[in-house]
Amino acid sequence: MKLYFAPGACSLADHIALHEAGLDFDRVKVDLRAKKTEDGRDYLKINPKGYVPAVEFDDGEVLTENVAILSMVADKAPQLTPQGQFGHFRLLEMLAFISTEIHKSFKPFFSPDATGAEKTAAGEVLARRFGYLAERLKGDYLFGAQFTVADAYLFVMCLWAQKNGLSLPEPLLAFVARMKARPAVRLALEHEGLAEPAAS
Ligand SMILES: N[C@@H](CCC(=O)N[C@@H](CS)C(=O)NCC(=O)O)C(=O)O
Repeated sequence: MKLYFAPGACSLADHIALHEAGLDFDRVKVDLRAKKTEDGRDYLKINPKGYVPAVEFDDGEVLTENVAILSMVADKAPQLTPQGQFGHFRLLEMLAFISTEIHKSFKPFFSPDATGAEKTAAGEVLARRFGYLAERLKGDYLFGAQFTVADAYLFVMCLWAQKNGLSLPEPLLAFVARMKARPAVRLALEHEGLAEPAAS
C-alpha cells in the first residue's frame, strides 16, 4: 500500500493512523502545486481530484477522502474503532463532523484571496466546533480512554489551529500534548519533517 501525502496536510491524519494500525505502507510525497509526485509522476493520473490523501493498494486500486481512508484503516485495525454496538457509526459521525465542520472551515486560512473578515468569521465557527469537542472530551481521547483514527484527524486540525493563531480550549491543548507523546505520532511527524527539535 502507498500513502500519497504532503507534509503537514490533512494526509498527516492518515499517516498517523497507518502507523497506529501497524500496517505496512510506503510514503510518496506530492507537490500539490505542480501536481507531481516526488518520483516525477503526474499526480492527477493517480488521483484526478488533485489533492491528498490518496492510498494506492497493491493491485492499483486507489482510495481517496480522509473519511474513507481513516475508515478503511479502522476496518483493518479494529482496535482503532470505538467500541459498542454503534462503534462504526459513531466513528463515521465523528469523521464526518471533523471533515465537513472543522476541516472545511479552515478554507479561508489557506486561500490567498480570503479577506480578514472571512478569516475572523471562520475563526469564530472553528472556535465553536473545537469548543463542542473539548466539552465532550471526557477521557484522554474523543471516545474515552481508547485512541481511535478520529483522534488522528482531530490532532491535525488542532495543529492547523495553532499554526494559524487560533486559540484552543485547555482540554484540546492537553490532547495535543498527549498525542505528541504517542510513538506513532512522533514517527509520522518525523517522516514528514515536522518533528520538534529535542529540548537541550
Ligand atoms: N475532501 C478531501 C479534502 C482533502 C484536502 O483538502 N486536501 C488538501 C490538503 S489538506 C489538498 O491536497 N489541497 C491541495 C489542492 O486541493 O490542490 C478529504 O477529506 O480527503
